Amino acid sequence: MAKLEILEFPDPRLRTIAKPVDQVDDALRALIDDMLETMYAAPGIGLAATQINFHKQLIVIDISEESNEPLVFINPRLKVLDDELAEYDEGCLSVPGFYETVSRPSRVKVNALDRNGEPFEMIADGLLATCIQHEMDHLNGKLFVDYLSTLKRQRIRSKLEKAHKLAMAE
Ligand code: QAP
Ligand code: CO
Repeated sequence: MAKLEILEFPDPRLRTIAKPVDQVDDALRALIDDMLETMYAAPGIGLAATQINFHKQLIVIDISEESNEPLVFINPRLKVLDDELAEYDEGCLSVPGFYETVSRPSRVKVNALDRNGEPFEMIADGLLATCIQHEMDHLNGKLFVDYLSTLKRQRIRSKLEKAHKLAMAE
């Protein structure tokens, strides 16, 4: 297993649109395990392949208290089940140190493949529904900061750019 490097906003590679996975094989399962290791080490509750510069439709999530209920979604498709919206304070491993409130549909249905390539369906609400939508946004090159005002997004961008320059000078 290996911990992977996470791309950080405003890295343009985070804007890449992911392509469908065409084969769920041992190589993909090894990458899934590395993504889970990377997410748990952060620690985080969700990670999309886009964030580790792998541009296929693949996300991992674990919102359990004990971080022992990994969820894997390959080629996920989402259906909004409800007009109702829910607000959460969202963060992102690609936007370290920043949390902002985002409003999203509160109930969704997801169809995806699991780590064995088997199709499954899941109805999600609460934090899980938010997390699935946040991670699926990554696969479309979208970040939670895109839902904020331009002013807030620019402030986050310039703070992270400064932090990246300082880290580079080390
Ligand atoms: C997405 O985000 C999410 O800023 C997953 O310094 C988050 O795992 C969906 C993290 C909240 C819904 C609600 C963020 C770790 C982890 C940071 C994460 C940080 C260290 C974020
Ligand atoms: Co994120």
